[in-house]
Amino acid sequence: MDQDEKPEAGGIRQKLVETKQAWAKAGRLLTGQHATPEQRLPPGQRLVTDYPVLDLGIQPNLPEESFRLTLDGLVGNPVTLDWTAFTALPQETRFNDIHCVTQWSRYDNTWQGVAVSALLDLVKPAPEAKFVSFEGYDGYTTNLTLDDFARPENLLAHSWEGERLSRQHGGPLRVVVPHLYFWKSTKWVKRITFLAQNKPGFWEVRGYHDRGDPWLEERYG
Ligand SMILES: Nc1nc2c(c(=O)[nH]1)N[C@H]1C(S)=C(S)[C@@H](COP(=O)(O)O)O[C@H]1N2
Ligand SMILES: [Mo]
Repeated sequence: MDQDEKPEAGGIRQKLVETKQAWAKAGRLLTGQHATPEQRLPPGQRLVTDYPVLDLGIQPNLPEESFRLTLDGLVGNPVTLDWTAFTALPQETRFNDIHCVTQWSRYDNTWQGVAVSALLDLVKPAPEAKFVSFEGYDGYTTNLTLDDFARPENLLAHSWEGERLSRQHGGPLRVVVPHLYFWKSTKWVKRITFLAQNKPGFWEVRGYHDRGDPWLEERYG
């Protein structure tokens, strides 16, 4: 690990954050091309076969016994689920490609967990709820529209390739929203809040695009 990559006193790898923020400002990595999902590899991306780890440098240690997921805000039935309650929900499998804004894409990922649609059925978002805010146990935040979150392919995943998700990839539980760049998929997810207004997250306030569609190359906002 490079000296600059080590967590600062505050925990976050500040140099790394500043570099990515400067790239956003400069429009770095943009090709100006658009593509369609039929092409499989979005514009400006390169295929990898490993599985890179990206985060702010804090990887919380969350034994399943102490894990809690809260869904709150504009919902009819706010809940805090412990591991037993979460894994008692219907378990599903999803298969997809992931695209990171730092230009790597990884094909053919198999995830297991709970479909977002099942969570929405449980908490019942109010008609005014149009946006969703996510918080991770590392303090990371991001945002989605409710429409982007509600898509049938989306999952809260505890397993990848048949194994429990490793701590570095967001275990015990992460969000998987494969149609957008992967910064929209919160690792170590702690809280999901339904809102009437948009609430930009960690990268969105540092120059990343509000939506992040890889096919439109929505890297920076
Ligand atoms: N809680 C949390 N979730 C996060 C991040 C983070 O720093 N903290 N980084 C995001 C970014 S920028 C990416 S590219 C993906 C990386 O997931 P991976 O490490 O499993 O590849 O997680 C996203 N989710
Ligand atoms: Mo990322």
